[in-house]
Amino acid sequence: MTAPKTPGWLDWCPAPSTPDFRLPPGAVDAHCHVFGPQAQFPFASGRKYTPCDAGKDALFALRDHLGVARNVIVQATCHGADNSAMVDAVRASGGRARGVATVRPDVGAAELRELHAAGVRGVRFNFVKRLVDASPREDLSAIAKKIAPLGWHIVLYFEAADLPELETFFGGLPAPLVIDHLGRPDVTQPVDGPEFRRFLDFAGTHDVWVKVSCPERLTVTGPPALAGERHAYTDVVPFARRVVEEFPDRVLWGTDWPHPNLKHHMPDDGLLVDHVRHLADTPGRQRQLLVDNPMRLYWPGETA
Ligand code: 0GY
Repeated sequence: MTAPKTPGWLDWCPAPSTPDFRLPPGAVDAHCHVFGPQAQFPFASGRKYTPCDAGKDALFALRDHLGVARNVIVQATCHGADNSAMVDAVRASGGRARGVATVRPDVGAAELRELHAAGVRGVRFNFVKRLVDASPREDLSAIAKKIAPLGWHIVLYFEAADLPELETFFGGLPAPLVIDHLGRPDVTQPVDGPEFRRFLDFAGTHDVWVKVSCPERLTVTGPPALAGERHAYTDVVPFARRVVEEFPDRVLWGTDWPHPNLKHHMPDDGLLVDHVRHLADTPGRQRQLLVDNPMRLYWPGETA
């Protein structure tokens, strides 16, 4: 028996446009997910949503359509700490994907070694309350201690409003930190305002990488009103540009396909690729964001 989708859940864009922007050779989509298919990889019993199926074949087809060379597949909360769908996709990619896992504090060395051999290079700690129940910090610290010797990093997903309460804990973690979706700023606040400044200061004083991803999730003004208009999500652009300007060698980009939990608007992934030109407006910056930085973090020593 398969569980029905969460009401209002939007499926991913079935026919994304061909981007105008040609991604540089070797470009990495450093944030995407796979969901199921649930008949093969059932969703976790404690999940907060039930998505549509979005398996590896659809992800790889999107990769090729957009001109992406590689993917980083991030474990989504609907699969809990069962990494099988993600690992299956990473293994099937023939070295063109890496993974970020969710693990429990009692994870053993053998399991971590197996995940590493499959292509996993990080764990994700999620603090977004609508997605997960809070994990005790001792549990997260125990995980961090186990993964640090492998050279892995910790992907952090949190709301900007929660950073003041979390930053001391984050700052004590013994591994590089990778922050999802610009730290989820409130884009109605000024880019020079205290909330975003705090985020930039945190990123600037720790071993932090930032994903300039998910404009479709952060936007308040929404996608372009006019069909055919390819400059979208303009309210998010100043925030992403600021991060690219301040940390050009520590930014990553990703599609966030298949875009969990969107109920009003599903982005055209081709448009998301075009959006990159507004965040990084020179070929040098684009190459850092799309190729050099993710290669350094996920495929060190390999050429793109
Ligand atoms: C994202 C964002 C979301 C979901 C998850 O793991 C997840 O369920 O990350 C969200 O709902 O904001 O990164 O895909």
